[in-house]
Amino acid sequence: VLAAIPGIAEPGWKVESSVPGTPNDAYAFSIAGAELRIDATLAMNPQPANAVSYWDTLNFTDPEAGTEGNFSPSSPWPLNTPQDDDNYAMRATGILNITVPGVYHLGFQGDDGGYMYIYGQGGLADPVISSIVYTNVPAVAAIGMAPNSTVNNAIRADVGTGNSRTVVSVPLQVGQYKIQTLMFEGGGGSFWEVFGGQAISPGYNYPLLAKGAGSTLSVTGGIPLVAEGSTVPDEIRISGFTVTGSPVGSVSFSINSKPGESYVIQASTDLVNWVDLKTVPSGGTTTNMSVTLADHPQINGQPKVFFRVADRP
Ligand SMILES: [Ca+2]
Ligand SMILES: [Ca+2]
Ligand SMILES: [Ca+2]
Ligand SMILES: [Ca+2]
Repeated sequence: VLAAIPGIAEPGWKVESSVPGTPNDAYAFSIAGAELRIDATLAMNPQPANAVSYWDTLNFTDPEAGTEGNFSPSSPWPLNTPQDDDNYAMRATGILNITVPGVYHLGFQGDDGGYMYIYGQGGLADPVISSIVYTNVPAVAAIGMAPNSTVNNAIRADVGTGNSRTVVSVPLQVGQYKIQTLMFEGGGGSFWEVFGGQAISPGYNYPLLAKGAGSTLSVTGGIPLVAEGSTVPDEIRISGFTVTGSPVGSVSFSINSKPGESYVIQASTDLVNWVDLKTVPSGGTTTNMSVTLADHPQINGQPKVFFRVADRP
């Protein structure tokens, strides 16, 4: 699989940061509160140094109380202080250069919540996000309209959480798109990463969206893009499919297998986008498999879930 990884145009990501606040100050622990918090810092006279700064990537942490996320080393967030900083927020804008048209997966992760808005530039219409393909916060992650748009070009995870990782699928044309994205921190740890690329698979660890010309990933050993209507390879047959609980808490089944192989259980809610659930070593000529839905937030509680098994070399 070849996947285009788009670059961010000069001058890179413009990051607007708030100074850390205090518990129970005037700003709500939410996206709305974060916007007000940042705007208040930008309006300070004099404006704090580094309240506006430019970066190649969005890959921040609080060195005194943060985590690295998936990309290390991370930069200290722009208004970092020697303390565990709480009650702060960052908002960033960057211009994404798309040179290969197609379906892209774009997303963010952080501690705590945030959003991503995608606007067409230079006459391109705002793109329509087609689905959430992955989220750690299924109860709250929501597609909607960004300010000044008339289509569903926004993904929001307006929640306090240790990792708001959320990835959406969106078709993009050749040209430029403006991405505006935000994170907010309440207490405890904090970090932020924004990433994406041409769609590979929902669980793929896409690279950071970085200033520059972009690149092309050659994915070997990943999951091939799956066309609708694809089927489980003929040699694997699922039998004895059993669901347990109401609502369903787990499923189990068996496959005919080959000794020494390993198999990947995958799930989908739409038969188009598939996510790896787990790898199971062969049990011999028959392998018993089970999935506890609570272990997999992306499928737990969904009205309909499909399973399949792939032979992973
Ligand atoms: Ca990081
Ligand atoms: Ca700090
Ligand atoms: Ca903190
Ligand atoms: Ca936090």
